[in-house]
Amino acid sequence: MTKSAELIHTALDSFLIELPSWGFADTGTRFGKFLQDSAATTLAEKFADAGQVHALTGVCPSVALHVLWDLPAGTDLKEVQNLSSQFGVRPGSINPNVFQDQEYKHGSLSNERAEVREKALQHILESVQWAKELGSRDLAPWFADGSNYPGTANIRRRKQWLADGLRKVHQALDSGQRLLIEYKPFEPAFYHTDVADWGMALLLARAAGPQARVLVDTGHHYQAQNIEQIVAWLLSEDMLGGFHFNDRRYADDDLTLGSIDPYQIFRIFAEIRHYEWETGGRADIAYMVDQSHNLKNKIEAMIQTVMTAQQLYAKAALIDHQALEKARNQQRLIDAENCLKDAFETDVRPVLGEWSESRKLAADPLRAFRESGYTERTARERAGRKKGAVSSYA
Ligand SMILES: [Mn+2]
Repeated sequence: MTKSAELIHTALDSFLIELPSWGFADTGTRFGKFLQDSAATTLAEKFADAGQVHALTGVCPSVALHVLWDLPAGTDLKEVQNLSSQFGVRPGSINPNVFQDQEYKHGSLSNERAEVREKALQHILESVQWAKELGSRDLAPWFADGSNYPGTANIRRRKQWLADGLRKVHQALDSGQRLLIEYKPFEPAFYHTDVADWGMALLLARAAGPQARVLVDTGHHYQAQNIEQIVAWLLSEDMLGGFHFNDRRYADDDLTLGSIDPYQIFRIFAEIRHYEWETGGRADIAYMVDQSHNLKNKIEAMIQTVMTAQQLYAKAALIDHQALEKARNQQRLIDAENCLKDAFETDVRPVLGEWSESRKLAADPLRAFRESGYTERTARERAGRKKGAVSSYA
C-alpha cells in the first residue's frame, strides 16, 4: 500500500458518522411537505433505514433520536433497544423538543413565563433520563428561543434564564454524558435568537458546566462566515463537541453535505487534522448529519452524504502537516496554501473503494443499495400505511 493510501485507511478506520432519524422521514419546506412512498414513518422504519446505511457504509453505528417525533410519551425504551439489536444501529444523541408545543411560541428555557421554562426544563431532564437508559452519551437540545421584533424581549434576562436552565440540565448528567449547545443566527425567530452564534454557545456551555460543549451545525452561519476559524478556536479551547453536517447556499438550507461548497468542509477537517497532528491526541468530536432530504431518496441521500464526508475527510488526511507548518513559519504563502490544495485536489475515490472492500463492504455503497431493491420493497410495504399520515415535521 502506498503511504497516502495508508494515511487514508487509518483516517477512515476511526471516522464515524451519526445519522439523524428525521433524515429518513417525509419532510418539506415552509411551503409544503413532500411524501415518498418509501420514506419512514415509524421508529422501526427509521432504524431499519439507518441500518441499511450502516450495513453498506460500515461507519454509521448510531442514530440520533428526536424525542417527540421518535420517543413520544409512553414509549417503551425496551422496544427501542430491541430495534437497535434488530437493525444493528444503536441510539445516538438525544434531541429534546422544546419548540413544537403551543406554549413554546415565545421560547422554552428563556420564556418570560416561569411555568413554560419549568415545562421545558422538565422535558429536557426527562430526555437526560431517557438518554441514560438508552446508553446515549450526548444530549443535543434544539432551542428555537428568540423574538421577532425589536424591543419585545429582555435579551439579558433571557440569557440568564437560559444559563440557569442549562446549569440544571448539566447537574442531571452522568459523568460520561455531554450537553451540546447548538447555535443559530435566525429562524424560527427573525429578530434575535437566544443562542445566535458560537460565542454565545461557548459562554452558555461554560456556564452550564464542564461536560458541556459547542455543537457546530454547518448551516447555522451567515454567508461568508469563516467556519473553520470557529472550529479552530473551539478546538483550542477544548470546547468543540460535535457537528451537524449539511450544506447551504443561502441560509439553513439543509442541503446535502458538500453539494455546494466541498472545500468548506475540507477546510474544517483540515483544522481538526492539524490540531490532532500538533497535539498527538484525538479530538473528541461527534460527527452527525442534520439534513432534510425533501426531494432526494432519503437513504440514497444519506449514503451520498456519508461517502462525501469520507472523501473530504480522506483528502484532509493527505495534508502534509510538517510541510505546512514549515511553510507557514517561513511565510511561504503559496507553498502553505498548496499543502491544502494539493490534498483537496487528489482523487481519493479509488482508495475509498479499496478501504471499503478491505472491510468487506461494498466498494460502491450507493450502487449496492440501488441494486438491493430496498426502496421498491419498502415503498410497496409502506405506501398504504402512509395515507394521511402528514403531521409533524419528521
Ligand atoms: Mn442542527
